[in-house]
Amino acid sequence: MKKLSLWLCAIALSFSSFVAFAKDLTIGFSQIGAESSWRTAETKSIKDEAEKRGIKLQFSDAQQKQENQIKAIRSFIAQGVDGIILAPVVQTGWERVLKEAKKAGIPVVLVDRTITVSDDSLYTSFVGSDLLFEGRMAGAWVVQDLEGYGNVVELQGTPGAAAALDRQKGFKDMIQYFPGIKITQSQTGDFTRAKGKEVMEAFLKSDKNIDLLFSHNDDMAIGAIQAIKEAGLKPGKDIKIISVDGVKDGFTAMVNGELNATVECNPLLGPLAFDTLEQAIDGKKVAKVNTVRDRIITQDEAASLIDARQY
Ligand code: GYE
Repeated sequence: MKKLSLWLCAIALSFSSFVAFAKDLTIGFSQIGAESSWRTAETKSIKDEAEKRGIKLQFSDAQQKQENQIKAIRSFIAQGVDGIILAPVVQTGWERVLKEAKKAGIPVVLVDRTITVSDDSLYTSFVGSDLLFEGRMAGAWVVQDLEGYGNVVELQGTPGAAAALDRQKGFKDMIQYFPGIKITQSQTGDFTRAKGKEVMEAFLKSDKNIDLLFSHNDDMAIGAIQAIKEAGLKPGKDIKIISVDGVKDGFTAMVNGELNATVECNPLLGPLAFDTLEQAIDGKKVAKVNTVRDRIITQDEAASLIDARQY
């Protein structure tokens, strides 16, 4: 009996060390930066999930610069990481470095923003929201809210980012059938509060005749709300506002009646990103696109949902 339990112990021990060995992964994560509360929530989700799975995460913050991301990827390749998670700041210019990763046999999972490359096999998979869908949802809401007529100003995200290009395109796709709705001013606010405020101030200075603001994210909308108030107008009433993300501060703005709606974009991508990457590392076939389902949240629902918001 004693002998048997000793044997069982030995088997269990070697099995557990085998599992530990098999799971001992190093993953490089090239993050864009910390421009918005959305991105901070995503970073936390990916870091937390790595820790939960016992994965060693090499984290690199690119400070909004593609060249820093390219450097980070090259350094991940040089270190021989098992996989790479990339949140691409802009849509184009990735071919060369992704070819290098592919040559080294390192799978790359894209999170939250898509890229355009001539050869899709240069990355393994995309995990995130359908950014075009988000723009369309916002456009559909605007058409209804303005009943087909009004002047819209637009705060765009980072130039060249899929999250800006697709949200803009989706929005235009919807309002194109309503010539009474005009985009009178449109500029980038780089997805930040400070820039959102600054650009909204400029919009108001050049033409106060604004019915609605479409902001590509909540943070810029929050900055713009400040600018609208300082101009002596009521955000959410004198100027209607719809944005994208659904972060806690966006909910607070809705509860306060200053933001009318937000299209949810889920930043908690850690679990799905690592599921996908681990499957790819194990040599399993993974779906090219893993889309997270979003929905629009309007002011009247905000109070009942705000406490459950984690980010
Ligand atoms: O909406 C915005 C951010 O790429 C989906 O980037 C992401 C966007 C998000 O900084 O707040």
